[in-house]
Amino acid sequence: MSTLSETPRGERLHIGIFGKRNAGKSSLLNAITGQDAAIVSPVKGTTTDPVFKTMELLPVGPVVLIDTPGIDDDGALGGLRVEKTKSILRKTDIALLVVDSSEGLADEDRELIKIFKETGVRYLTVFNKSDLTKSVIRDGICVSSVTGENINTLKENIASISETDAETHKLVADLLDPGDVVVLVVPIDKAAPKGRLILPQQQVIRDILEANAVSIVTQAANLAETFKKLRNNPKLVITDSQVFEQVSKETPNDIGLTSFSILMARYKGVLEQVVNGAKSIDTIKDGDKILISEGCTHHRQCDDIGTVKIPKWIEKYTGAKPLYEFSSGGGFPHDLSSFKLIIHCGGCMLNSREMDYRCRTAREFHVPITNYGVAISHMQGILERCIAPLDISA
Ligand SMILES: Nc1nc2c(ncn2[C@@H]2O[C@H](COP(=O)(O)OP(=O)(O)OP(=O)(O)O)[C@@H](O)[C@H]2O)c(=O)[nH]1
Ligand code: SF4
Ligand SMILES: [Mg+2]
Repeated sequence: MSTLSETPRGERLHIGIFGKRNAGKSSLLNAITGQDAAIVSPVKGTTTDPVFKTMELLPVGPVVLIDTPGIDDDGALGGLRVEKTKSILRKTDIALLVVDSSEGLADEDRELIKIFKETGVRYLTVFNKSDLTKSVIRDGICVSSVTGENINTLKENIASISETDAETHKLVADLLDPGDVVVLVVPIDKAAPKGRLILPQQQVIRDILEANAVSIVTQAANLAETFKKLRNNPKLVITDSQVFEQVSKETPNDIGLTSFSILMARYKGVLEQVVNGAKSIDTIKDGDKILISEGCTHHRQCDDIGTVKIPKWIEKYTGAKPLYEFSSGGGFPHDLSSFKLIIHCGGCMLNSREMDYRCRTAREFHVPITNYGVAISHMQGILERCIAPLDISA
């Protein structure tokens, strides 16, 4: 779990290390980090589960390095490992394809390169074990994870291909002018974690400060009083979706209103799709299957929204009794064909690439996808109002 001073995982550049068994993937992870983070051995298939290592990688910045099981693993268990490796690829921003220099590129490596190209993942081919061979071929970089040869050059190469990755989406700063006042409505209830704000709230406050604007944070019960105390209207009210109804009633119509999850969807580049997806709630009938998907399992900041509240609201809004399936964390069904609708959480723990994969998969299966905040505001009839401050229309 990250601490408050760390860059959240969803914001870190994800560097996946792929290749055949024994190519030296784990050794490379250790050489890059300068630590014994992953187990190395001459036995093929040593890494059976992905290993995640978060760190500040100079000169790249905050990253998650991910060591994966060999792509050429066989047998039933091996097949599972290959599946895990492929699921890592979904969240990979930059792939390092590790090849044993003394063996050269194999069919499996070419297959991986094909997948990188098809899915638009930038990659570097890393010919490892350069200490064992003198031949010079190479459309890639030769390194030795044992002697450390060229490891710094590899880091520089990663930095240069990651530069084009600089995040272009803004959370809220682009909607604000210096000095604007923004009121944030944050419920402090049983579901709120003790002693801190949740990630989207922290990120929004940070973004407001970056715009040289002013944020005022309050609970819904104090909102009317907060407006009275301000000499001028705030530019925007940003609320937790769960108290939308109350906040919408109390916020005068000439003040912009939106929610953390709507801003998050825009930031991840999926707002239009999730806004269109919300309209499909209207067509839900008895027995239709709805997938409710959450991006994390270990510290569910979203408590029972997905499992209890959303189903209740859907049934009240549609009058229908649909069936629900739930997924959480890295799990997301490959086959979406049986679903009529997907309702996803805000995805604050997922990086844009993973969120984009989920939305793309939904498009491929022609299944509408929406998110908690957008679904709730649609069912409360205030979606138009909540997206009005942003640059799209429903
Ligand atoms: N000489 C030399 N040996 C290396 C180098 N990198 C890795 N090795 C050796 O190659 C063997 C396999 O290394 P690992 O890092 O465990 O390989 P892996 O790709 O993670 O293997 P799996 O986890 O089984 O998929 C070990 O015996 C390492 O010591 C290198 O640069 N030079
Ligand atoms: S369930 Fe989703 S929105 Fe909630 S904390 Fe986890 S990743 Fe973030
Ligand atoms: Mg390994």
